[in-house]
Amino acid sequence: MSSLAGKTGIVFGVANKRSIAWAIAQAWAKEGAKLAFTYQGERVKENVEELAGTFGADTLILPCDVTKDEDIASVFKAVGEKFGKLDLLLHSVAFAPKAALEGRFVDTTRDAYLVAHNVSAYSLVALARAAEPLMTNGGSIIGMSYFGAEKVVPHYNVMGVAKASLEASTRYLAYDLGPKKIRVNCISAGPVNTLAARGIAGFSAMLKTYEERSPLKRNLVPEELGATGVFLASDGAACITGQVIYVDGGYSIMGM
Ligand code: 0WE
Repeated sequence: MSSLAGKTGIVFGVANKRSIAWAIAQAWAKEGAKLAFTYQGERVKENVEELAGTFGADTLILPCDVTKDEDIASVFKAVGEKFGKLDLLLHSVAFAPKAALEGRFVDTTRDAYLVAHNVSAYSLVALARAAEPLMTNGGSIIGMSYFGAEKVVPHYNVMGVAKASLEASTRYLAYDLGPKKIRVNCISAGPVNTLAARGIAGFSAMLKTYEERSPLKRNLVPEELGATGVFLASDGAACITGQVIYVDGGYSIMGM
């Protein structure tokens, strides 16, 4: 039952107990993985220390702004010194300026477009490159995506374009890293009530729509993202790479 025993991982994107990253980290830890965590900004430092601290006092907790190369370098230096190698990496990080998620996509500013892609998509490439030398025994890299990458979801706007870039980056990374037995996949989650979803107009209507229209007639529970994260991290997924796995109750298969 300890499918990840002896594996080490790093988790980017825990902000609080509702974070998707936290759901997957808990599931990884329960399966025996030893984890490091990064946090973005002093505001969430305490949250992450309190959550990750439950795994023992020697859990690595490091600051990392994924748009800063020097932050990424010091995170992987510390992981190399502490763990000696790395098996798992979760990228659960996204940001677009709020204004870009409210108006029309056609009005997206150059700055909002660049910020969204830098934080939400390029960061996966930068993290994968930094992880590669530590993944000496192969590895599993997971990014988080959303249906708005593929089809138009009103107001998701530039985030949809950035998630399309994240998914395409996943495929190109899978190709480059495949010979080293490093797999790269995305989990495309249905809507989850996280900090990132708070304040998004119409979010609760969206949860209701998934309940009404998805084949399974319900929303996901975070534990189901954890279970998919464990599967993709495990040897059971040893021949799966470059894929986008939907955890959305089947919503995305519907044409009407
Ligand atoms: O990827 C996301 C949201 C990511 C996100 C959230 C925010 C809110 C606060 C990125 N940047 C920001 N910037 C902020 O200032 N999701 C999949 C959740 C989400 O966001 C939406 C959605 C869904 C679903 C926005 C519009 C429409 C649907």
